[in-house]
Amino acid sequence: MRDSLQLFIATLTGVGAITVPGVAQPAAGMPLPTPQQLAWQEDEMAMFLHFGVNTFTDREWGEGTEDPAVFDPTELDARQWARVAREAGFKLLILTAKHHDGFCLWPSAYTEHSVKHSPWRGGKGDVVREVADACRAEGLKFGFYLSPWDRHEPTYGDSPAYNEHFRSQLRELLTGYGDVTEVWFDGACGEGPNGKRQEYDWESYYALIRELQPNALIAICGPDIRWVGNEDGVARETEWSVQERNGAPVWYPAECDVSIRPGWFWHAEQDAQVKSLDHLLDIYFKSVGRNSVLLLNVPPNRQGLLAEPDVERLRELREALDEAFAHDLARGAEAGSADTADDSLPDYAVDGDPATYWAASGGTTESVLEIDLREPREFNVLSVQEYIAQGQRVDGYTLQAWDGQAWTEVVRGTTIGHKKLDRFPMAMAQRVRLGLAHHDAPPLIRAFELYHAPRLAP
Ligand code: FUL
Repeated sequence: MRDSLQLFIATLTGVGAITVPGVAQPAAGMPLPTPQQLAWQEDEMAMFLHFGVNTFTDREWGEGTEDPAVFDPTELDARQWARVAREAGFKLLILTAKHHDGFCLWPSAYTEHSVKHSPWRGGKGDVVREVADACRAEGLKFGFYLSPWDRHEPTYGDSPAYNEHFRSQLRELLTGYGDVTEVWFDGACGEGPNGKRQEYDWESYYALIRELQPNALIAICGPDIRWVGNEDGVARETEWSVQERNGAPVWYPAECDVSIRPGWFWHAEQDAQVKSLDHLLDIYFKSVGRNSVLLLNVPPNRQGLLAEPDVERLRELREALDEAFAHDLARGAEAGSADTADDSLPDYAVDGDPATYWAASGGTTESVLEIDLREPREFNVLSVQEYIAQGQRVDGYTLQAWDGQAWTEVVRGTTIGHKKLDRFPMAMAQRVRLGLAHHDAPPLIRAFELYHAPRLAP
């Protein structure tokens, strides 16, 4: 099978065999996303908000001994956070309800180390509530980060007692703030004040989440969303949503978390170190464009606002993406394929309708979709999407252009998944084709798009 595939790709490209990595997936029993995972992948962009005592003490990790009085954002406006996020294209906000220092942004009944003892809103404030409400008002989804590692809580390290304490706090967050879309668990596990090592009872945390918020996705140290493995916002070239977890292949899609600044928390001197537009575009192409969700951290400042340089950069990012993806040159192109399954049409890949897909025929391990743009067009961005509700299937692809005499390769890659984006030097052609390699199940291509985006030139 691999040989015929390599021969096929070699014939297609004329430049030798492509290496086909990855796992071949069984057609029957192929792991599929849950409806919640599918919706999450389709949202593509989430915003992380690191905020707490560290914002006021200029630290990344607090000690747990901070005076709650330091937490005093003078103009906190969660609505501004949510509005900026929505306008920039984010669909979900994830707030650090409690970071490693143990300070709670909500008035937890289980500790005194919280906003209850801060001057902010006269000790009556609740940041979690304000963010959850702002999300609803702006049409965003809401999630929270809750650090199991707690450097303040005296029971930490006394495993059963702390697990009980942690579940109590989790219960407050899961029951008091409406729908929760994502619960983000970091795995950090420092030594307790008593020198003891805390054993986290993960299974009991998961059970509580399933019971109280059955639609919530549990991320990182959890079964639903996988950490991509770095904090640079970059997924791998080959990024399968199916992974082995506890010995079984399961749907376990990747999330790329990265901060717009060097630190996770706001620091005055980093106002001048907000990542450049080019850097953010690169991150976008290597996260959203590599079958992953981008979780971009934009930390509120001491006023309780997203800082001006970050807001400006997000506005530039949205503008650049809107401009680049404004006009799909392949939309409505004449499409054809000899490898089409009986009840399908190649046009479904270029109709702009996310509900339809072109299904390649089941009998081959290689499929080609050709489109005619009706006139020669210049393009430098490819966007391809699989219909992942039915699994992730493609393990190699090439984009080729007809130069009047022969097919020449424009770009090639491995996995596609929810979305694959490529940028390449400007190409020009009227006839273009997408060659797909797969193993155990034929590809379902939801979208095959081409863009002319000179500002995105690599
Ligand atoms: C890490 C934490 O230690 C960092 O402070 C930050 O919250 C990051 C997202 O996760 O493990």
